[in-house]
Amino acid sequence: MTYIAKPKFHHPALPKNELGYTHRDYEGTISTLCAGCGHDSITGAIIEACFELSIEPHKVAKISGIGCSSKTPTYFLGNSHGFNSVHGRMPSVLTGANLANRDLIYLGVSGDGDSASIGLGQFAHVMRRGVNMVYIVENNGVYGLTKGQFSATADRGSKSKRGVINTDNSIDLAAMALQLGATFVARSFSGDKKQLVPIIKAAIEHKGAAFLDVISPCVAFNNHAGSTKSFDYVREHNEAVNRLDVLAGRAPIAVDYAEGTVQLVEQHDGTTLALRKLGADYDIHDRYAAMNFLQKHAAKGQIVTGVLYIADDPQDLHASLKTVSQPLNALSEKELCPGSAALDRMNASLR
Ligand SMILES: Cc1ncc(C[n+]2csc(CCOP(=O)(O)OP(=O)(O)O)c2C)c(N)n1
Ligand code: SF4
Ligand SMILES: [Mg+2]
Repeated sequence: MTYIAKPKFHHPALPKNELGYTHRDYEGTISTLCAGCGHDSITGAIIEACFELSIEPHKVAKISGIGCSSKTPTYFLGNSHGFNSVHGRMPSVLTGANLANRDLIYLGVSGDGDSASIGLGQFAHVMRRGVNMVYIVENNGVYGLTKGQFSATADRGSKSKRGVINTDNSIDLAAMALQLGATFVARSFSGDKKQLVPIIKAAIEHKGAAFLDVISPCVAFNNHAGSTKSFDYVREHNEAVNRLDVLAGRAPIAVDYAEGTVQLVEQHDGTTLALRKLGADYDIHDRYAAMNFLQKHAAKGQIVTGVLYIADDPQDLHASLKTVSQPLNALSEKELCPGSAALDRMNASLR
């Protein structure tokens, strides 16, 4: 694949994180997407989130499918592991990699075509299995790479650039993720970095299946009047349920929000999420209420954003399968081959 390399030099005074890395250490090659594409803003938000969390780049594996969205891992985390798979097959490749090496952070990057059309089956199974990952759909309602056909997330009644009205019902991937058992579900907008960066940070910290549906306008094919995925439409119909801060582990929690408007959520790794509630009485631990809330607002043409659901007790696939605690490549020959006596016992148990 051809790409445009970035010059290596940078300003000596660039801010550094706890590891001594600058933003440049989390970047990839120069993007070849259309100028103004929402996907590039999501790339920027991922870089910012990883920089702020001081993540070691070699501890991340980026896996994607096919599409403009699935090209984006080339443009961030150039020092991380990456695998650009087949259209709609990112979830199975990610699941396999995760089972082989549980010590990496898995970033699955996909598009609405990649996940809601050809990859819908794979999307469903990776969610219901609870694979520990951050699954990001860069959702523009079209197949951008193949010139703007409606995707399965395009709303019924929305208009294509050529004036065709979509007569099919749409798939809401966040609602599906809730139904399928994802333990962290959020929706955001590529044009709202203030909301998106903390959501990505919280999803990375979450130990379970985290799903992020990020509305990401396609400026070439789906940014006109009549589209429900354009910058203007999303800005006008955005209904944020909360604003999020991610607070580091043992730091004292000093929150400057008015009493009653903040909800503190402890995560398993010791981080705390501080959610400033905007929607009255919205409870992020109530899966069924979240599903109801999404559907009610979708019927009114509103796009609900923010953290929609976090499970109290996330359990990932490794816990369900009771796998060994180390990555498979760290196991010794003795552990991999328990000997003929153990094999005889296993065979006897199956007779
Ligand atoms: C098996 C297969 N079928 C069809 C295609 C053609 N194709 C490439 S990308 C794409 C859709 C991409 O849409 P989406 O995932 O929404 O990504 P976007 O480009 O909009 O970011 C299609 C149909 C393909 N590459 N492989
Ligand atoms: S075609 Fe659309 S999705 Fe693809 S790079 Fe251009 S603006 Fe982005
Ligand atoms: Mg798309």
